[in-house]
Amino acid sequence: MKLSFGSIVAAFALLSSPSASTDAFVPKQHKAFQPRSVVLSSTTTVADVPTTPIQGMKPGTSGLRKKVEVWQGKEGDKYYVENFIQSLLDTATEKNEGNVPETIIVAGDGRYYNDEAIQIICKVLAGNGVSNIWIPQGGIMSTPAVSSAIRTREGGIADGAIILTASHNPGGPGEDFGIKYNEAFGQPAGEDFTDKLYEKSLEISSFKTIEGASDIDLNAPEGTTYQLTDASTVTIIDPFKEYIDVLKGCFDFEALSKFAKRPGFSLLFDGMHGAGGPFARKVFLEELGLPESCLLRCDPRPDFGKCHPDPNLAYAADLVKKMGLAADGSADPSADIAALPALGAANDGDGDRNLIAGAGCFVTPSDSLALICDNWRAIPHFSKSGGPKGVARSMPSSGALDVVAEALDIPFFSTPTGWKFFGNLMSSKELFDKTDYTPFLCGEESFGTGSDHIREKDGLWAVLAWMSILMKANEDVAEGEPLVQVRDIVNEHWAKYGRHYYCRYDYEGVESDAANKVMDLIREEFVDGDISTILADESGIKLTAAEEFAYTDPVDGSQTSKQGLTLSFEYPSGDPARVVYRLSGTGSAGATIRMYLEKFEGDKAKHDQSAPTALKSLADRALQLVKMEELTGRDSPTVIT
Ligand code: VG1
Ligand code: CO
Repeated sequence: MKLSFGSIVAAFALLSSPSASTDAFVPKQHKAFQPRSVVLSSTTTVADVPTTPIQGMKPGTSGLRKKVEVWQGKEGDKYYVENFIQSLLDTATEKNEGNVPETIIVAGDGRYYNDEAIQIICKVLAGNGVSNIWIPQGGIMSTPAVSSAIRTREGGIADGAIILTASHNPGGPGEDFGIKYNEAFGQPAGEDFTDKLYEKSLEISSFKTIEGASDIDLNAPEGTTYQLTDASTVTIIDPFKEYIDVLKGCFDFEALSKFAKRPGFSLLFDGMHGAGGPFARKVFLEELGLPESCLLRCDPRPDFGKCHPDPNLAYAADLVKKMGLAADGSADPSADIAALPALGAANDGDGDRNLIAGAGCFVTPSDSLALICDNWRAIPHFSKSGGPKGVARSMPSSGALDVVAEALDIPFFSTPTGWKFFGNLMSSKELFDKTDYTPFLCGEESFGTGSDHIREKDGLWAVLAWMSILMKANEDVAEGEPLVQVRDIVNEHWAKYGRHYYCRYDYEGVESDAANKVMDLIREEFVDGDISTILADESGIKLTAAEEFAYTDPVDGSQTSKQGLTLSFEYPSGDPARVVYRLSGTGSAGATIRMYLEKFEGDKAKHDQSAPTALKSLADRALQLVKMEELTGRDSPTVIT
């Protein structure tokens, strides 16, 4: 039996429409059917189609993100996807000494245009002679699952993966679609690659594709093959296997499934209708035996149920409330803490971000990273090697990790924003034969956490890390006694290391010119200017230093400049604080200014404020110094996380 593309879309729409009856996304609709080989090559021909360069195909922090209509060619550039994929393949081929990559995975986060883009991309890959194309059944895979499959499927033979996602950006008509490329070790392509791709996109004159092929049934049974040309075959693969195996290598699933049944433990996981949902279902329900009721929004939908699939305090509001938290992350005094889930978590659209909360306790991503580091003994991936051998955070993330790394004497790195900058550190031995930093732990303030088990941040990994930490904290607690809670672990951590109050102000959709003016002002007046003449205002907060972050990769020596502007401050008490400014590289229109605020508080008696309250006077001082309102017309941020 072979479905036409129309019926596939219809089947997918049925599964993922809001009216579909349950939360249960079951990609294996064709379970009863056997895999088979479909030969399409007798009717197909390879065509070289003339095209012209399209402006603006420069990938940002993580892939190229544009409005879906741009990708669909509705904005005038008919071959948008084809041009991008041809430029990408030409770059990969050049990097591979002129040989076209042999095996490529094509998978997406299920957002609107996912399935259509997969069909187009397969044809371009086949036209170029990519011999082995792997597509997950249903077309959907979380980004960490793709990274796992590149690294380990069939012994790690994949040359790379084309991942269709705009990650935490909303999806659906009028919203975002995106494509990124991950290379052979599972890591996001670095800037050398994306710069080349961009150059090629400005020189392209034709792309290769195949004509005369009917569409592939993305929901065909695993193992089904489609021979597109004599040289090129698509295989439908199991989305789950490699990823689940990789997670099993990091954690003790047997012990976790026992802990999952312990009275007092419960989990609430919000998939935000992204690609992580089906994977959460596999892990939490099938592997750990947790009940269906622990899952929220775990059926992928093309528009993420109209939500903004970014797991933070603002966009995961429902979960945040269910965890007994107010919108600013502080404990809601009216919540009955004893009745709340012990662990709450959310993932983003492509399943690589995570939000972690305990009952009445929001754990900031920067704190989460530091706590995972300090509690490495709870996580087999680290404990079997005697702890992490290297740790890193993105520069704007808080210094909470730094103090733990120092106390534990672990090599520490501060990198530019974006997961691609962690890749070399994790592969320093296997790719460069240099000092081995694995097991490696790293994270970003933007709700990204992970390790060297793959080369992407990993939403479910973070949840399992926290479940493992809770399990270890309770190993000596007698049955029937109340469990040690996330908030106990966090409070103890702050008492030991001090608290790094942290929050981020985002100004979204600012005009590019205005955003650049803010950055220029900081550069000219503070970084290059004389700050000794700038006096403290009535808050007493004094500007003490200003710098622009540039990075030299410690492994391959590559350099990256203009990665954020930092203003350092001192409170009248002598406590240090800092504010970092960056322009986002993941938006699809206008500019987003991010302002990251951080203040260290060593005094245990002062650890119980909400972060936005503790940072309010610093924020006011910082906004006034950079003339935010005057230059952008904004008197408040779009979102505070
Ligand atoms: C944002 C985050 C960054 C993250 C990137 C990709 O980038 O700040 O930390 O790596 O998104 O995450 P930017 O340039 O907008 O600040 V995802 O989950 O969107 O792939
Ligand atoms: Co993401």
